[in-house]
Amino acid sequence: MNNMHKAGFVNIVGNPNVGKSTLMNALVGERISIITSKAQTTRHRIMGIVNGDDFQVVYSDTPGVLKPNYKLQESMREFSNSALKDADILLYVTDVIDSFEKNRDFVENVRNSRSKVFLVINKIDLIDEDKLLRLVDLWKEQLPDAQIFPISAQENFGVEQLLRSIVELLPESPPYFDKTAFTDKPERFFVNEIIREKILLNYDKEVPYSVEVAVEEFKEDNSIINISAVIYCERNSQKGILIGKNGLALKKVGSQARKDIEAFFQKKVFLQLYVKVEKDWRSRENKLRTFGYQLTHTHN
Ligand SMILES: Nc1nc2c(ncn2[C@@H]2O[C@H](COP(=O)(O)OP(=O)(O)OP(=O)(O)O)[C@@H](O)[C@H]2O)c(=O)[nH]1
Ligand SMILES: [Mg+2]
Repeated sequence: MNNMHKAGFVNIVGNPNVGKSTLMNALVGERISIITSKAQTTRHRIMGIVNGDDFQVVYSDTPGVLKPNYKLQESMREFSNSALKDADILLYVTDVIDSFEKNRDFVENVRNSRSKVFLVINKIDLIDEDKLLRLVDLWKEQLPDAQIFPISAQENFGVEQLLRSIVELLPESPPYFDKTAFTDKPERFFVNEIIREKILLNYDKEVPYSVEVAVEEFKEDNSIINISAVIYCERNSQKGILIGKNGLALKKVGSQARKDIEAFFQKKVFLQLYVKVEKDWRSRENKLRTFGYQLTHTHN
């Protein structure tokens, strides 16, 4: 019982769409973060915790780094920046399509960070060995001190070895969180995210980016969870698109989301969805705060 205990923070950062959330889920072994083929899927900093007998790894998945165009993106960028400051290990994730040119400043911040840096080259299932070797050489110049891990998060290739290297490097420390926990977010958050994932999957253009979800009711009894949630969009035209002809589009989102929520909670779910217009919420600080985004810059 008196063995040494290790614990630490491992923060996952990188450009949009490189597979940060896919990697986080593979490392944690739970479907914590939502994944889609669209950039800017993740909007918050989301913790996933892995507990062993003598260790605890606290992962943070973060939004892909981008130049903010509106207040919501400012808050997203802040989550990525904060992740550079408080990590024991930084996982800088890139993929075989990504380039360091896209966000030179951020790569430089990673290079100068005081944390140990692991460079993860994801999606190697998409290229051959020669191309991979060239990529590794390119990145060695950018982040000379980083240990490099070529992986495929989706195919679960190389993830086990990455996990072992992480645990090896953890500092000696008591656990930071209850050892039965696997995340810091409340149940409602996951309902929110699952609904948002289905919206990203079912609609095009600006609609998914103009949407936020708020769970208004989450009532659990022995046999069923009753959930009602509001989908906020920015304009009436978006409301029409979200609902669709005869309500069919919204129905599809609802039934896809319900299935995933049932799988997540391992329980039957009754889900009701409503659509409301909240004009320009992405640029309004008070609205962003009610949706759980923090803003450090108060003026634009
Ligand atoms: N081929 C391949 N695709 C992958 C792999 N890992 C992730 N993907 C795909 O890449 C896309 C983006 O994955 P996400 O995990 O959502 O990426 P992210 O970096 O979290 O994206 P943001 O949250 O938008 O910054 C999805 O379509 C994934 O299915 C991989 O190892 N191989
Ligand atoms: Mg993500």
